[in-house]
Parts: sequence; structure tokens; C-alpha cells
Amino acid sequence: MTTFRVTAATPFEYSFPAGKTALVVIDMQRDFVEAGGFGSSLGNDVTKLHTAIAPIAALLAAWRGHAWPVVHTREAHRADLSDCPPAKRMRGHPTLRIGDPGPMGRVLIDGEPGADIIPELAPQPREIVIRKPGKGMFWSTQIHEILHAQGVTHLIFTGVTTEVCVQTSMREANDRGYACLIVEDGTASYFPEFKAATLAMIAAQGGIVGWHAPSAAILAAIQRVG
Ligand code: TIU
Repeated sequence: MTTFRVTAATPFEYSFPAGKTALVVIDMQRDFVEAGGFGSSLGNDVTKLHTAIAPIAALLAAWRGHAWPVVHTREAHRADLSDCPPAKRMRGHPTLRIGDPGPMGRVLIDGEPGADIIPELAPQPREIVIRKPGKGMFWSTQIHEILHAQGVTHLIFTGVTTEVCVQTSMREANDRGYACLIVEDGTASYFPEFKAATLAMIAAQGGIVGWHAPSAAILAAIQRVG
């Protein structure tokens, strides 16, 4: 089996097997990326997330070109909120709470326009799409069983936000035995300092949670082998 070597990864080289490495795109939904959704209801500047879109699109094109596994996640709740604990819904002082009607429909509710993935990164038919009620992609989902059935051993993470849903998902994955890398320019936060801290803490202590690398280094690793 072909193995790709990302030599410019931190804290040291990351290698990943062709076809057994899933590209994971976390929560690139209108509710986080566009004005009027959950992200802006929390008081955030959503434009800070837009830098991640082009690098994710480039990685998606590479994965699609080889028909390698792709996972998209969406943070969204059932319309009756039965999977949204009050401790989550009542947290803080947002202008709109989960389930409230907003400009893109009910906030973070499955089936509403705001819960959709942005059109630039829309999933293709054979790709895995996971709805998750939590911040992590393993909590209350079947993603581990799905990845296991496909023989996936390595996960390359992109999406938003770096320190919330991406980091939580990556930590869950690391504990389940996946070798994980987060793409530096394919992830973004409303708080750039939190993104920087997250990348640093993931790779600290010899890669305690995993690796990070720029998208160009991953694409170059694939191109070197052909
Ligand atoms: N608020 C924030 O930074 N993130 C979330 O609530 N969800 C995700 O990160 N997807």
C-alpha cells in the first residue's frame, strides 16, 4: 500500500496510508460561517472563519480525485430538542438560543437552512455525513463503527472551530487509536490566539494528541508519490 510522507509536519514527520486516511471536515455550516447563525449569536465575527474554505476545497479535490474516504460533520439537534441538554441550550447569554427562529431558520436544528454545510464545500453523494449533537464527532454518533468498517486508521482534520469542535473531535479520535493530523490553514477560530494555542498543545510532548501541517505539505506529499 502506498504511504505518503508529510515531512513538514509538527512535531515530526506524519505518514498516512492511501485509501485508509479519511479527510474530516468539521461543521463547515452556515450557522457558524455566515452572519445570522449560531456563531454570530454568540457575539463572534464569522468572517474570521472564511480563510479555511479554500484550503479545505483543495484537499477535498485531492481526496475526491482518488476516491479516498471523506467525512463531513454537522452540529445540529432534533427539532424537538430532545438531544439538546438544557446545560447546553441555556449556557451563556446568546442573542439566539439553539432552537430559536433566526434569519437562517431555527438555530442549529437539523433540516433548517443554517444547519446546512456551506455550498462551497457541499458533500458529494458517496461521502460520509454525520449529524452530531455534541462538540465531538464520536459522542452519540456511529462514526467509529463506520470508519472501522472501512478500515480507516488515519484522520486528517479540517473545519471549525479549531479549539471547540475540531479539537474535541481530534482528542476523541486520538483516544480511539486513530493517527490524527490537523491542517493549519484548513481550520479557523473566532479567536486566532485560541487556534494557535490549540495547534501548539496538540503537538506538544511529542505529539500527545497528534500532528499539524499546512495543506500545501499534504498536497505535496501526495503529488511526490503520484
Ligand atoms: N462556538 C464555537 O466556537 N464552536 C461551536 O460551538 N461549535 C463548533 O466548533 N463547531
